[in-house]
Amino acid sequence: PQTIARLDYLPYPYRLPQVELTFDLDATLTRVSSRLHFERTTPRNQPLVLNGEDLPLESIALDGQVLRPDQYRLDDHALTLFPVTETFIVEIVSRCRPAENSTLMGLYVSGESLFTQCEAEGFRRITWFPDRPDVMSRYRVTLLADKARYPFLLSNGNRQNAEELADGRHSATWEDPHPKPCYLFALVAGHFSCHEQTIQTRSGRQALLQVYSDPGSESKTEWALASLVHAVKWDEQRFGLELDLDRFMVVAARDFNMGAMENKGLNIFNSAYVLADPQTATDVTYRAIEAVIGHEYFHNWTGNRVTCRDWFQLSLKEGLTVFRDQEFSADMLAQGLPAQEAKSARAVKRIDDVSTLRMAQFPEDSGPMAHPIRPESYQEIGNFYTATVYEKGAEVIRMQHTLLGEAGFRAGLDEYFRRHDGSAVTCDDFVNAMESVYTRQNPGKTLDTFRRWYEQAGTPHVKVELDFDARQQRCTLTLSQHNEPAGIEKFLTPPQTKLPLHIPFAVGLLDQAGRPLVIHYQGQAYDTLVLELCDERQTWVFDQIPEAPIPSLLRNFSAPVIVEYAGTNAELALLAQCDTDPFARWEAGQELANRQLLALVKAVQDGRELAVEPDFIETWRALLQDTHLTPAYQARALTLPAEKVLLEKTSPMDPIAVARARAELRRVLGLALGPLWLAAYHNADDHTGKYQPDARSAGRRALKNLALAYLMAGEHREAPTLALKQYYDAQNMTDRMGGLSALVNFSDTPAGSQALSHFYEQWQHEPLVIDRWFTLQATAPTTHIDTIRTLMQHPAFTLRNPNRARSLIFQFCMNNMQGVHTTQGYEYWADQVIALDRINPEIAARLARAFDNWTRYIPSSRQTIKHELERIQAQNPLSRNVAEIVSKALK
Ligand code: B3K
Ligand code: ZN
Repeated sequence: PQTIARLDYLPYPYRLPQVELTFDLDATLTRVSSRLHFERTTPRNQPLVLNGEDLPLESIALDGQVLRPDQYRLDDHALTLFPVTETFIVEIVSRCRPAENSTLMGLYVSGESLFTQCEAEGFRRITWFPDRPDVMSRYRVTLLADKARYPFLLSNGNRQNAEELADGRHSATWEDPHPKPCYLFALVAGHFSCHEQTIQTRSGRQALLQVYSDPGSESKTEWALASLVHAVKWDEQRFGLELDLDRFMVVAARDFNMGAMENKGLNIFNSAYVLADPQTATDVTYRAIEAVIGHEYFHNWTGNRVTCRDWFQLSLKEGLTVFRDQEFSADMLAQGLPAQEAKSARAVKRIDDVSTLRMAQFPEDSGPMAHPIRPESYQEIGNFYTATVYEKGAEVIRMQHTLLGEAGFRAGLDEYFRRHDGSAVTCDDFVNAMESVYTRQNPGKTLDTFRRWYEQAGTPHVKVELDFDARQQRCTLTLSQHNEPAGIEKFLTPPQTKLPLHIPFAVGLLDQAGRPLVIHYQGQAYDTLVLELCDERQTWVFDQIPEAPIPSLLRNFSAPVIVEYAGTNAELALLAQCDTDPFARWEAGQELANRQLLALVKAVQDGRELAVEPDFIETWRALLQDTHLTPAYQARALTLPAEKVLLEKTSPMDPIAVARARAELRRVLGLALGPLWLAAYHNADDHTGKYQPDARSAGRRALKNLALAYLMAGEHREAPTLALKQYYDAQNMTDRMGGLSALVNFSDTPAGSQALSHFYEQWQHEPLVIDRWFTLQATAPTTHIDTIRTLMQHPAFTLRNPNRARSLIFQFCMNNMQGVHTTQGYEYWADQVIALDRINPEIAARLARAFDNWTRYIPSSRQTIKHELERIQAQNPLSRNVAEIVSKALK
C-alpha cells in the first residue's frame, strides 16, 4: 500500500471556480452529470488528473468535444485528460449505485432516503473530480427524482427553483454562494419531517434554521434545534462569528459512520446526536447533542470558511473546533448559575474532557498508531480521525488560549480570519496568526518551541521538584520534561531525538492547613501562576512563602502531560479536600485512588488479600460529606479512575487484574460508606417531576445514580429494591438507565433479566434506545462471550447499522475487560473485524484498533492477540483501512 507523506504536498495545477452537477437520483442506479470549469494555474500544459472510485463512465467531453477512449487515460482510481488550453470545460457523465454502497461513504441509502458523506475522500465515489480540499469551487446542483419516494431534495446553499416534471418526478436546483472544497458537498433526498425556526443574526439578517428527521420524530428534535440557536448566538458573542447563510439545515440519518458532518449549510448527523426527549435520551445524550450540534455549526467558520490545504492539516479544523465546542458546552452548563456554582460546572466539563483524553488519547499516544496532531504520513486518511487529531489537537489550541489569554486568543483568531478567510491553509498559518499576538504581548519571544507540539507524538512527562528554605522563606520549583519516542518514532534510524516542548504549567501553593498561599512573582501576586516551561529543565523561585507549601500542580490541566511528583498521600488528601482549583482538587483525589488501585492490582497479581487503606476511605467519606460541593462535581470526585486510565499505568498491562481491583475498591467503598450513600441517594432525588437537562438537575441525577451503584457494589440490603423501584417508576431515561444498569451490572439475578426483557418490550421500536439495551449487556461484567454471540443472533441486531454494531461489538471489545480478555474474546474480536471489513472498512478499522497496543499486555494475552492480528492480516481482500492498522500493530 502507498504511503502519503506530508512533505510531498504539491499544489493542484488548476483552479476550478465553478462546478455544475446534475443528479438523476435513484437508489439502484444514479446518474451524475458534471460540468467543470477549469483554469490552469501554471505556465505550461499539465495533465488533468481526476479521482474516482466505482464510477463507470458514460461519457467525457472537453469543451463540448466528446473524447474517444484513446484521448484520455483511465487507471484504477484516476482519470487523466490532456487539455491544451488555459481554460476549458470538462463534462462527465458517470453512474453509481447507492443501494449497494454499504461503506456509507459517497452516496448511500439509509432507511428510505439518500444521503452523502464526502469527508475525507468520499466525493470520488460520487463523480470524477479533483478530490482534495485545496480545490475550492462554487456549486450549482440540480437534483431530479421520483416525487413520491423523495419529496425533499436538499443540497448546499440556497434553493433556486423547484419544478414538477413528467412521470411523477420533480427537481430542485441549489446554489451555494460560498466556494468550498468537495468534501463539504452534500445532498439528501427522501421523506422527512422538519422542525424550524427563523432567527435574526447579529447584523440583522434573517436566517432559517431547520432540523430534518424521519417522519414522526419531529417531537424529538426540539433540543437539537434549541442547541443550534444557542450555538449561533454563542459564536457571535464569544468569537464575533456570524452565520453567513440564509438557511442552515441539519438532517438526521440512522446509518452514519461517525457523529456528524459539517457540510456547508447542510449538516448531516447520526440520528443519535439529534433525537432526544426525556423518555428516550439520558442527560449525557442531551449534552452530547448540544456539543455535536455546536461542533458542526462552529465548523462553518473553523473548517469551512477557512479550510485545510491537505489532510495532514486536519487538526487545523478539528482541534480548533473541538476546543470551541468544549468552551460552548462549558458556557452552556455554567449559564445562569451563581459564580461559585458556575466555576464548578465549568470544572465538571473540564474533568469530563480530560477523562476522555486519558481514556482515548493517552493509549493512542503510547501505541503503534501514535502520531503528532499533524501526522507526517498515512496510508488511509480515514484512519486519522483520531483522538490525537481531535482531543489532543484541542488541548494544543487550549494551551495557546492559556498562553495568550481570552482577549489575546480572540485577537489571534481575528487575525487568522483576516489573513485566511476563503482559503485552504495549514496548521502553521494558524500558529503564525497566534504568534503575531504572542510576540506583541511578549516582545522578543516566539512560538517556535510551541510549534513542536505539531511535530512530536507521545505524551510528555513533567517531573516536579519542590524545595523550601524556611530561613529565607523561599520556595524553589524545578520542572523538567521528558519526551520518549512514540509510535513509529521508535523504529526510525537513527532514532528521532525529541526536543523540549513549550508547556504552560499552571501552579498554585497551599499552606499546611490547605489555605491558598499568594505567589509573588516578578512584582505581581498570583493565586495561580502559569509557568512557561520551554527548556528541558527550568527553575522558578518564589519568595515570601511563610511555611513549607503544598503544590497544586497543572491546574485546570493546563497541558496534556503526565505529572510526576512524589507528594505524600497526606498532601494529596489535603488537596482533594481544600484546593481552590476544582480541577486540581479532583485530580488529587484521582491520584490517591490510582495509588490505592495500583496497590490492589499488585495484590491481585500476587494472590494476596485485597486490603484498602483506611485513609483512602476517609478521603472519600470527606468528599461525600462536603456540602459545599455541587452534586455534579461530587459525582466526578467520587468516581474511581476508569479501568482504561488505570490500565495505562500498569506494566505489563493486566486488564483482568485492573478490573478486579477496581471492582473490589468500589465494593469496599460501597460497604464502608453505606449509610452516607443511602443519604446521598435520597437527598439527590428530585421530586419535582418535570425533567430538565440543565447542569443542576443532571448533576443530582448523576450523584443519585452513582450512589445507587455504590450501594449495589457494597451489597447494601436496600439496594436491589431501590434499583428496581427506580427502574420501574422512572420518569425519564436517565433514571431508568440508572436503575437498570445497577441491576444488570452488579448482580446476575432474575430481577435483572426480567427488567431487561421489560425494557426491550417497551422500547423495541426506538432504535436509539435499543442501542442502549445492547450496550448495557455488552459491558456488564458478568456478560460472557456466549451471551454476546447469542445477542448477535437477536432479530434486532445487524452489522450494517454502525450504531448497532458499536452498541454490541465495540462496547464488548473495548469496554468489557473481564469479558473480552480471553482467548475466545480475542477470537470473537478478530471475527468481527473480518466480517465488518466486507461491509464498512472505516468502521472495521476502528474495531481493529481495540488491542493495537498488544505488545504491552501480559504474555498470555500477547500471544493470542498477535495470532488474531495475523489472521486478520492474512485475509484477502483486506481493506486499505484495516491493512494499515494491522500492519502498524504487527510492526
Ligand atoms: N468532519 C467530520 C469527520 C468526518 C470524517 C469521516 N471519515 C466530523 C467532524 O469532526 O465534525
Ligand atoms: Zn469536526
